Amino acid sequence: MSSVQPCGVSDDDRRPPVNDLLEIAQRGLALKPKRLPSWLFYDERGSALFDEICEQPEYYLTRCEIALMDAHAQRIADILGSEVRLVEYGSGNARKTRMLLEHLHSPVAYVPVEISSEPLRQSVERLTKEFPRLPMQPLCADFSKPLRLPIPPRAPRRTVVYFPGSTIGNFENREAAVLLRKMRNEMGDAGGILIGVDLKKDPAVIEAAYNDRAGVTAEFTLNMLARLNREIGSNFELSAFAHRAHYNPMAGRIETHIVSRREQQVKIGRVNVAFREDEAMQVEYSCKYSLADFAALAARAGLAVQQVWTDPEQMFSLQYLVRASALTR
Ligand code: AVJ
Repeated sequence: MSSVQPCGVSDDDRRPPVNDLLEIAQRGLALKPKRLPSWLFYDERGSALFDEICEQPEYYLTRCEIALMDAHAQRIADILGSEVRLVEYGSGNARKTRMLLEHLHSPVAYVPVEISSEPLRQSVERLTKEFPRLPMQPLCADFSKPLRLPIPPRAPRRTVVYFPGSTIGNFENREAAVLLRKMRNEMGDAGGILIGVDLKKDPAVIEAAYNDRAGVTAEFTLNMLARLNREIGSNFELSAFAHRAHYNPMAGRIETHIVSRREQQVKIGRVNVAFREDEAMQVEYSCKYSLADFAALAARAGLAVQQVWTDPEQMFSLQYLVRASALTR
């Protein structure tokens, strides 16, 4: 069985097959306003560009989160306890995971769940070298869909879902609550969720993080079109579109759009899609929370915040959530 091989990536059979990409793109472009899902960013090129975003001076999120891990990973590992099964949603390059794995007390398994198969394979290959005794059970799947987690090699004391990077911010409030609820089910009674949450702050600081001067974020955004061209043979002309990211203070989120620079037509499979000049298609939300906002969101999902780690300027937070009933017990 592939799920118990230390290095075999098991493919969730409910993951959308590549052919569905055409349908997903056609469906999103038929909406008014047009909208494409943000997970489409993360093909191999997109994942590499995201890693580059994390190194931009304006993108404070990664630096803050790594600093928090650096300062607190030991304490976090103590709180998680021994014989944890660590399930990571959207594992990407796993830089922060490494900092956690180093401190965990006899972990049972590491289960990275990642939609992008090549980055998943590479990160597991690297982690296997660094943690040769830790069973790795990678799962190539969309973590927002129901998951079939591989059977662990021995019984864990606790399943902890690790969800770093403030990826939760990509979900609107209602979907975020649904996703947290799903994690709550997967982790069981004794489980927990270790989650990175970006905090509300000066809008100028937030906006700069999504409009880096080197233009890496713009390239990352437009790579979504390049990816569709590569994989479904659409004919987006990249120079005829622009990246736009604005902070919406009422909604507390960055709203990223791809804007058509002129009136144009694009072929998506057999359909012609018309764009007006300046027409904006929505590709990503990155929601920002106050600590109180996030506690309320967690409560909606039947979760309670057990612990928060944050920097002195409250730029970013790491939070440990447990079932709401578990705290009062
Ligand atoms: C990986 C979803 C947390 O929203 O900050 C970075 C993705 N998009 N720059 C974010 C992203 C543009 C990132 N997350």
